[in-house]
Amino acid sequence: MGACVSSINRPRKYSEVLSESEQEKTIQAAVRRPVKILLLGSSGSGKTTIFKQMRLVHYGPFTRQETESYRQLIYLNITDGLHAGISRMNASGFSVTEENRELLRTVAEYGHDLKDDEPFLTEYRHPIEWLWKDPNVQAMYANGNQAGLPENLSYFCQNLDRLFNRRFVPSNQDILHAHVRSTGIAKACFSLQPGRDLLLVDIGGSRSERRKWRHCADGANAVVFMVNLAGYNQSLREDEDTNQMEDALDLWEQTCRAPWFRDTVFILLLNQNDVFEEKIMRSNIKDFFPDYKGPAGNADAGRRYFKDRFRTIAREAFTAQNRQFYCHFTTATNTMNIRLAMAAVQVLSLQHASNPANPQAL
Ligand SMILES: Nc1nc2c(ncn2[C@@H]2O[C@H](COP(=O)(O)OP(=O)(O)O)[C@@H](O)[C@H]2O)c(=O)[nH]1
Ligand SMILES: [Mg+2]
Repeated sequence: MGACVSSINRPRKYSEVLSESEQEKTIQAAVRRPVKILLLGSSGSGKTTIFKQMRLVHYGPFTRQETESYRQLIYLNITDGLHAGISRMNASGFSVTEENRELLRTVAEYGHDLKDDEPFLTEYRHPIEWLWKDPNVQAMYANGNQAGLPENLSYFCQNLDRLFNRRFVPSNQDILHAHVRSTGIAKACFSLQPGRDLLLVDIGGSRSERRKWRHCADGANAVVFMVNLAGYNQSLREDEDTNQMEDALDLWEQTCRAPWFRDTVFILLLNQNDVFEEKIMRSNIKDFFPDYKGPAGNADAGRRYFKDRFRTIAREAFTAQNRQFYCHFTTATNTMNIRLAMAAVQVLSLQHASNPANPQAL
């Protein structure tokens, strides 16, 4: 009986089990197996933007068909974004000025789906601009956008002349600012180096989507965990009572402790650094995180504080596992910045894929 158990448990040497040609086949299969990276994090943290950046870097410009569907999406982002954003503002006790209330009642109608090649509806060009320039909407942004109006509104509404031109074709920057609420799982394969592919998996981050994460964990070499750094003064879309950053910290802890990710490299991207740097000038972290001791309006101190919060959680979760904490500050809409961050992610993922049995050195 003892001998039997030991013969099952004893790891057999490679050469004992496989013939030479089988060994060669296994090696080839291992070489071809893609390096798998999961993009995880709350909704709106920037996962799909990273996915688009990787698509741009590896496959070149967007096709005519992709560009056309992004053009239609941008129209909806502006119209729906203004309507939903201003409604959220109302719910927080703010409103547009008296003379623009009537406009708000009709703004919902702007957001119909455009047909292929149908230009933006020019009759809405000025009402959109008036709503955007409403002093109360502008004051909301200027004071740190606590009501959580979509950040891409500020990008698109500064470009209304270009967007409403009949010949408007979205640029890469326009496409990177477009937002679609992801549901389900998007996957793409990129060539990393000869004989080695990268499988990038983008999974929806809203609360209802998170239970899918576990099912994608199988064979994952790395988790890129994304956080909206600028969400420290905002609540979740799906739960007005929960602060976005608190939710991200909880989610980070759950993910770090999840047994199905125990052998996976974790890389934290504290994203939307550009929005954070502007916002920090007007919205003090201490108003939302009372234990923040740094000076108000100091982006470096703010970045250090949040990095420390995430690092403390990782250290506690990883103690038994000798795992390393990797963190980068990113702006996902900035192609050069993401090229650099993702190059570092790929190096770590490749190291893990080449030697997954080795725990990461501290
Ligand atoms: N300014 C700015 N906008 C960003 C950044 N990252 C993402 N966004 C925008 O935030 C919105 C949500 O991003 P998305 O990638 O769709 O988030 P996801 O829900 O995690 O997939 C989109 O409109 C993006 O263009 C960033 O670093 N800076
Ligand atoms: Mg997404």
